[in-house]
Amino acid sequence: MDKHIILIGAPVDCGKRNQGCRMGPDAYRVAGLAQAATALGYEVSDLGNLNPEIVEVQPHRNPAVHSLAETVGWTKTLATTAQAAAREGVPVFLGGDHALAAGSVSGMAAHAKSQDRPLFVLWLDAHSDFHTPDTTESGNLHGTPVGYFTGREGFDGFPPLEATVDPANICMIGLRSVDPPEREALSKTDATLVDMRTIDEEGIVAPLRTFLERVEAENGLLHVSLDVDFLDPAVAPAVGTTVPGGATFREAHLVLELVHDSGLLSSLDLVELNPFLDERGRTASLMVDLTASLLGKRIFDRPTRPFSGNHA
Ligand code: EXY
Ligand code: MN
Ligand code: MN
Ligand code: MN
Repeated sequence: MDKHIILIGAPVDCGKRNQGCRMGPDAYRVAGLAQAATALGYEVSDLGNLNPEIVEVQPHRNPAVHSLAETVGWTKTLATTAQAAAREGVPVFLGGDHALAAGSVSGMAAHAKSQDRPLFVLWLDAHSDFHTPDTTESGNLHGTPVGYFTGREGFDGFPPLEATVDPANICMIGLRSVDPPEREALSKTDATLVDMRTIDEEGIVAPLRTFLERVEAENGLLHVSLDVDFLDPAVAPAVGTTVPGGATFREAHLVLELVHDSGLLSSLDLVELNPFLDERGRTASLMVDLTASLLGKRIFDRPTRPFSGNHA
């Protein structure tokens, strides 16, 4: 894994109506994200907080859809930034709400295509975010990024995709709030869907290891998209879309430790933190600790079980 971390502030707050995620990037900086990565031996660059491109778009045919122009502007800015940053190191997108992933992941997919490698996505979230602007009832576009970067129809006004992510290359872990139109559409794909019931019955390691071994076998790049609401609200309360029954503190750390052990991480989103709902930076600090696990922080140096392959 590249030892150069590039922090990219993406104060995206247009993906839903409740505001506050725009304060996320600076909350991660105050919580010491750069210092945590430096302490683990990484070179850390910080591009500061970006702004969305100013674009004009036609209102969407679904009247519930809001903030379309701002979301499209962010998608353009973040896709361009992802491709430039990925050539230098590991882009870490500091959200901002999950609408940012329309740009971050589509940009990483274009980068992967330029390297002639497939992009894989590990989606850690209570939600599948697989709506399109036609199927969403809330009109909140943070529920649609996966629909966009997999190339679903209905994203009028969004940038045309240079490369799409094959749903078969997506592993979603933590699912417990999936709307009927999303479930219907997901059932037609080969995405790996690990809901909380699966985790309760089989544990979180087996499906994740199977997925990571596929990424390695196919020489893939791996983008991790970590939504605060992947975790149980009792562990991570500072998010606007809490769903009870989420991942425990240790399940979350274990997932990220296993990704580190695989050596496959190419890029990361940290999304949906709303500092307005946080209590003395508790959730921001948790997300920084989880990122440190993803970057290799351990009590003892040895992983419990070396990953099958070795990655620089
Ligand atoms: N599926 C619901 C909707 O579309 O409004 C909830 C989406 C929540 C999305 C958050 C980012 O994960
Ligand atoms: Mn570099
Ligand atoms: Mn999400
Ligand atoms: Mn979510």
